[in-house]
Amino acid sequence: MYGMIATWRMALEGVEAASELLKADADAGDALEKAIACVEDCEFYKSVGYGGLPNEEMEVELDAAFMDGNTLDIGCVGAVKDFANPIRIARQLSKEEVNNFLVGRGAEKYAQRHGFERKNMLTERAKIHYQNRVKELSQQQLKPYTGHDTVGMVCLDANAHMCAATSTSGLFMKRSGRLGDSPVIGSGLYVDSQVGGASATGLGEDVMKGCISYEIVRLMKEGKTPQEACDWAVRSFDAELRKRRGQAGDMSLIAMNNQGEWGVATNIDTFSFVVATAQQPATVYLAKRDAQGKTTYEKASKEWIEEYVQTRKAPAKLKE
Ligand code: SD4
Repeated sequence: MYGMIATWRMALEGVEAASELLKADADAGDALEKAIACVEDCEFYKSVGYGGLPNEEMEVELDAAFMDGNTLDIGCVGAVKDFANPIRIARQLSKEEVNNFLVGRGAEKYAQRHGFERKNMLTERAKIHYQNRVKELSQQQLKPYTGHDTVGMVCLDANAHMCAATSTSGLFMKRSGRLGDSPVIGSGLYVDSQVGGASATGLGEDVMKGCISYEIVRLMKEGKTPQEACDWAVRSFDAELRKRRGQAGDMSLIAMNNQGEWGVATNIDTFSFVVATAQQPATVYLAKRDAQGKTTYEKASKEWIEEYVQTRKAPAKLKE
């Protein structure tokens, strides 16, 4: 028995590669690192790793985290510049006894000392997106925070070892130094091999208010299935935010328990995610919220999957 669940269609290639490893009895941590690095390396995914969208000063600042569900070891990096694979730095940090969460220059010094690959992560494509956004903002009052998709994954290997990880460039046009939920344990991700794991994507500022990944794992520990736990946590927290603040940011959660059962919940119109298990090759699903606030999902069509790739790969053009 093994399994993996991941946020967004962009995780597909990474999950496919990781499933091959899991099939050959690889460790959950190794499979996960491979899957996330695969997304980080793809320049067409503009919210993770290479090609990630920059902050308001046109710098790409990356966040990532890794958690081991056996030992509960954690490793996290925030606002890291010029390193190819933040997930590898986060995983390395999870092996340290203390100093597990490093940000900015401290994280970069650590990465340098451990010989991680340096890379200029700002692509020409991302610069064009940035310049277009600056132009749009000067012409109309748009919110800059769109186009933000974090890759988050939960993995179960054949030895019942579970791990979870995230990687993101955070919100487009964020302030320099801003951190969201993704590198924050309990909010962006949580995993316990005795129960299961969860990971979030969405507006970090709101996701953090509910420590929602931990909440889902806690609900699974109380006996809820991953689907019940996701539905319950997202629906009630979304309602709570609306009641207290008048609005709730985007929030989509995935979860898997230590039996390889999985669940998903979202408060947006279309949230894509990827699942692979021993019984099922990597499959893309589309989730949405129905009128009652319940999440429903179905397999994505071949056309939808292809269109997603084509849109991402279409040449970026500077707007007039
Ligand atoms: C953040 N949660 O930095 C991330 C962004 C994200 O889908 O996941 N967007 O707040």
